[in-house]
Amino acid sequence: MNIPGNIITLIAGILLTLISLWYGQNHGLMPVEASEGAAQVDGLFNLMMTIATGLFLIVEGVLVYCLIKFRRKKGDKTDGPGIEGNVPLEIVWTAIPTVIVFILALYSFEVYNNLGGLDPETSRDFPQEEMQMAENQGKMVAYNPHQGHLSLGIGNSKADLEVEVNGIQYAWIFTYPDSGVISGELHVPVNKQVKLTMKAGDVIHAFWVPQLRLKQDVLPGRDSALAFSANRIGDYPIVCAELCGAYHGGMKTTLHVESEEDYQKWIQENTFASAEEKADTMAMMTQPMSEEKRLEMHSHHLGVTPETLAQLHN
Ligand SMILES: [Cu+2]
Repeated sequence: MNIPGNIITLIAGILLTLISLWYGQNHGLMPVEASEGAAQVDGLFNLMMTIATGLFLIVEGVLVYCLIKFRRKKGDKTDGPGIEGNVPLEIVWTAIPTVIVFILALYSFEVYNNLGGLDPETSRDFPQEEMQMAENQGKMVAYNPHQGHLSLGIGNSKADLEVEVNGIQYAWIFTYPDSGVISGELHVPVNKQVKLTMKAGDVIHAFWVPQLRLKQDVLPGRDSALAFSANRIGDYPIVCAELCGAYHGGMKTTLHVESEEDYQKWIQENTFASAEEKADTMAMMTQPMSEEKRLEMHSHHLGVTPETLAQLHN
């Protein structure tokens, strides 16, 4: 039986397309999606995966086919034909990637815009006073006055909850301005617009939550922002994604996405705790205190019993 070559090519093309489309949706490489933004980012990633699978199969398929089909026959010592080039073929293999890159650029811009990347809240001018201050101190400032708006991170002008994030070697500290709660873990209510205003206390860090598909550099002397709405209750890792020193690997904590009730409960419990802590600190600062009393107060926060402390002290 002799099947014409173009039919075989057609069948191979259909098969390749089907495999690429299937694998683009079923690669299983991503962790769970915990926000609406995550689903959009995955849409873009899946398209890239589909294209990449197709290209991989074409390139490897042609390679393996040629290895077998055009292998050296026994006793054949002649040279291959001297091929100089093929203009139509070269135009085609330049045009196809160009079109793919344009499609991906437009699509990713669309996703970025949907996430709030072009929100005027974050795309604001560099503050003039800070610029002047830095200049007076003789510091170099990475700023191009002709650039106009500098955007850092993605913003959201209609946030339900704002949290200040401070990245320091080697921890994340979260401050809730409304309640005064300070915590080493991030708690947010589900399905609410959250805006993080982020600063670094020392070196460059990067705030990364894979399940939200969000990552943003956190810089000393320059605020950056992240906005998201988590739509899946659960605990997700927050990781520092910028090598920031010897213990960079230990710079991680947890994002707790909770129901509104659980979130309020946590805020209440911690408002009380932080008020108590503040009172302790105030007391320590204002009145002289014996060494024992001071240690006892610290032991309370560290979870050490007075008995253990007494033993240590003797
Ligand atoms: Cu870090």
